Amino acid sequence: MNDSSSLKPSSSALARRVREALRNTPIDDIHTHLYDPAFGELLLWGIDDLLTYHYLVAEVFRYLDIPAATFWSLPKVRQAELVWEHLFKNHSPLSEACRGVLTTLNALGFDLRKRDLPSIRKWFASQDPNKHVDRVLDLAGVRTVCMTNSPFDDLERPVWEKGFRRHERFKAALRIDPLLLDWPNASRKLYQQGYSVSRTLNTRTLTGVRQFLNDWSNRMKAGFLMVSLPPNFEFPAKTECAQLISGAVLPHCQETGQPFALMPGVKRGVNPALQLAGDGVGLSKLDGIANLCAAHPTNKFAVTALARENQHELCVLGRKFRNLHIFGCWWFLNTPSLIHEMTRMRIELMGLSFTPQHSDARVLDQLIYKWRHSRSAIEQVLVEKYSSLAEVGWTLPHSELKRDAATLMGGEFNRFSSMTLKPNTMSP
Ligand code: HDL
Ligand code: ZN
Repeated sequence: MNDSSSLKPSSSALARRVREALRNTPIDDIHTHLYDPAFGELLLWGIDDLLTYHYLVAEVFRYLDIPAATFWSLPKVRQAELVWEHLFKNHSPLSEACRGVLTTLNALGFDLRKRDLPSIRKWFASQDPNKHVDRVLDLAGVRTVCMTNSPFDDLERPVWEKGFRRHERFKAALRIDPLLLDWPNASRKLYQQGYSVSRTLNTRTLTGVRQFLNDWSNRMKAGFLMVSLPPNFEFPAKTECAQLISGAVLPHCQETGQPFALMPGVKRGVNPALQLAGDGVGLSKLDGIANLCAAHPTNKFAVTALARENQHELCVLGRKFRNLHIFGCWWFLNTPSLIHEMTRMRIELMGLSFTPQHSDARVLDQLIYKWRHSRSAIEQVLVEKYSSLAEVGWTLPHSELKRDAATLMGGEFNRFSSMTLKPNTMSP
């Protein structure tokens, strides 16, 4: 028998190998709010967009003694200066969203000892947006980003209808929150767009909705459909949401092979005065997710839940259903401590059959910090887990570290997305 201690590589050597494997693995970022440069102003980038990110707006309102409406009436540059003053100069920028801005600026080569906001602004203003896009993706180690694309967005829709040459690194996902969560208005919009639908969810209407999903999936080349859901989402249910999922979304996805991504746990507008920063989190009942996976074994579901307290139950569901792919540390979970906790739990319960992170970036330059911070937390967990294998004599060739890193950085989601599920004797 081997004395496994002689096989034990030093953890620092192993840590270096894991770090190298992760850092040299291109990332497919499966959920962002970025836009193909063809969308012009919709693609946010630069210091003032970084500083007015809604995470920082929520944090600066904790110090501001002006009404929210006054803040929103200010020009973006002035809003950014208030954030810089309160969250960076008057208080050390220790929050994840603050620290992220500095990680990004440092990576772009700024000397932060100067804390010179005007000169930072001047540098961004002198950049060519198209060159900056590829510079940021390369610095972040990101190969492709998936956008969040909505036919219900009056600014976005005309760009799709006009048509444009796609940037190969920007993929699309069809976001359908208004369709499922605000059917009264959505049915009117579909009717206005020429679809034969009415408010009544009869066969004719559901066929019209499927036509809508088909048209936009094709126009966008959408890799998957996506919806965020309130904590009280139920399925099956008599709700319009559940009927639209059953009668249109799932048959559509069954036909096209697209996964359906559900993101439960959002309480929209907890504090409406904060606008985008005003949404909150609630504990979700995950029975609806389990019922969907069980009743539709040949549909593919990708799920990320917003509440920390839902994560263990979601992992257990991941063990029960092969048609369920779990992804990301979403929004209020996107902090090093919770990424570490969730990734550890997921690896211990599901091995590598999940996607640990998506950036959810809204500003191009955020890709740099969101991925550096996430990769560092994921790396710590992997070093711990690989070390425990090495301790019992399991060898870890570099090719396998690279293989595993590729799996976690988008490979497993891509495999899941392209697989065809046949009715399985294992499913109920
Ligand atoms: O619904 C979503 O996709 C969320 O990510 C929201 O867009 C949220 O405002 C956000 O940006 N979270 O990071
Ligand atoms: Zn998002």
